Amino acid sequence: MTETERHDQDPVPDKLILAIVQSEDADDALGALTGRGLRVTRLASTGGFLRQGNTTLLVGTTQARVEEALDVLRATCRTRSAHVAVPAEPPSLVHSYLIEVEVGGATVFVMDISHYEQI
Ligand code: 2BA
Repeated sequence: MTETERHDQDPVPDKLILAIVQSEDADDALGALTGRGLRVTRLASTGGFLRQGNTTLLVGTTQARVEEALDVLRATCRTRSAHVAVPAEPPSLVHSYLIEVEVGGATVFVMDISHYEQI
């Protein structure tokens, strides 16, 4: 297979979508993205604030398909509430109390790819 043939079928990606999603939604998002022929890498990650596991999806694609990929994420990832223990200040009879935070459906970064190569 020549380089031209390969690129006709599988265009060289010029955008990288990095999407941090809740692990509960990761299977649906991954299935819907790959079902549309988008290439995805799934990474286990941890949120710095909640210190709980989440999932980071890397999608290398073209500018022409970015909106399609974002639509998939909008359709498969939903907002949920989580609770985090905060130390009581000053310490009293209670050492900590729970606050509720809203964890978004997905935190998405879309980046330009300056160089792409498969070795
Ligand atoms: P976490 O850092 O564990 O944050 C979970 C949720 O806690 C956040 O949801 C937000 O609602 C809340 N939160 C985060 N930092 C806070 C703070 N300093 N004070 C009060 N509440 C706070 P999302 O904003 O939807 O973020 C979900 C996850 O996406 C984050 O998990 C983190 O893993 C990632 N993330 C969000 N923004 C990011 C950014 N600018 N850079 C890198 N990762 C980011």
